Amino acid sequence: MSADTLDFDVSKLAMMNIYDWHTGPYPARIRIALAEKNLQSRARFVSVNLWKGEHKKPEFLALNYSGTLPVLELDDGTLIAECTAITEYLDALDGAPTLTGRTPLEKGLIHMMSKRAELELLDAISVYFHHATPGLGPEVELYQNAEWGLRQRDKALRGMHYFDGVLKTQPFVTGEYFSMADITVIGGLIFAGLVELPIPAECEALQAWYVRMQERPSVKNRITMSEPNKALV
Ligand SMILES: N[C@@H](CCC(=O)N[C@@H](CS)C(=O)NCC(=O)O)C(=O)O
Repeated sequence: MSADTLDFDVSKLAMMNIYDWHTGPYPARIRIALAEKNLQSRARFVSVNLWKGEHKKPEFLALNYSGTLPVLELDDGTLIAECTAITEYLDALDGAPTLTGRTPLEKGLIHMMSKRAELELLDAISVYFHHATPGLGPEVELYQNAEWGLRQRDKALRGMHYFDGVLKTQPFVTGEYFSMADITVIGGLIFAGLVELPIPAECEALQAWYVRMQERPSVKNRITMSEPNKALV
């Protein structure tokens, strides 16, 4: 542990707003990162109801042009969107990045595998959900292309086989320790669960890894970290 970490006092950090939805697979990535870095106490969650299309309203688009969750807002009003960018920010706060790499090589490998997990798994399932299933409902899904969605579902299944191969020979997605790349694959498998796209039976290494990941407190407790007030939903 570095001297920087020893000096780091979480309670001195300003509170951050996190715009998210408690069951969303992308927001899950930030909830997991927050817990892994022990930063939950500095996060104030603001619920944006995906099912009501609140993320497409002008007020939210002013925060994130892409109209997607999550978004991190710092106390000076700075906004950071994109899970990878938010994770890099959170990971660097204590001067001892563990999730995004400690050395140039680790940083490169983690970035590569996290991007691959987005392209080959998480984003592909997201396209499947929004295009080839009812998605968030007719009020939100204004354009759907089922053929494209089904192709992306098949791509995600190929992605599962790819990550199965990776995890046959090493305990974590980039090698010997847990990183942002694992979090991105977890996000993909959370989304796969929501759309009922099971991990193929032959992907035993991926299945076993996911069972292990779900035992991590950061993954297990991500939804209860903050749930919207039921009266408001
Ligand atoms: N590239 C973005 C993707 C974020 C994303 O797609 N978030 C989902 C939440 S689970 C979302 O807002 N979906 C709503 C939609 O696309 O309409 C990131 O990494 O943060």
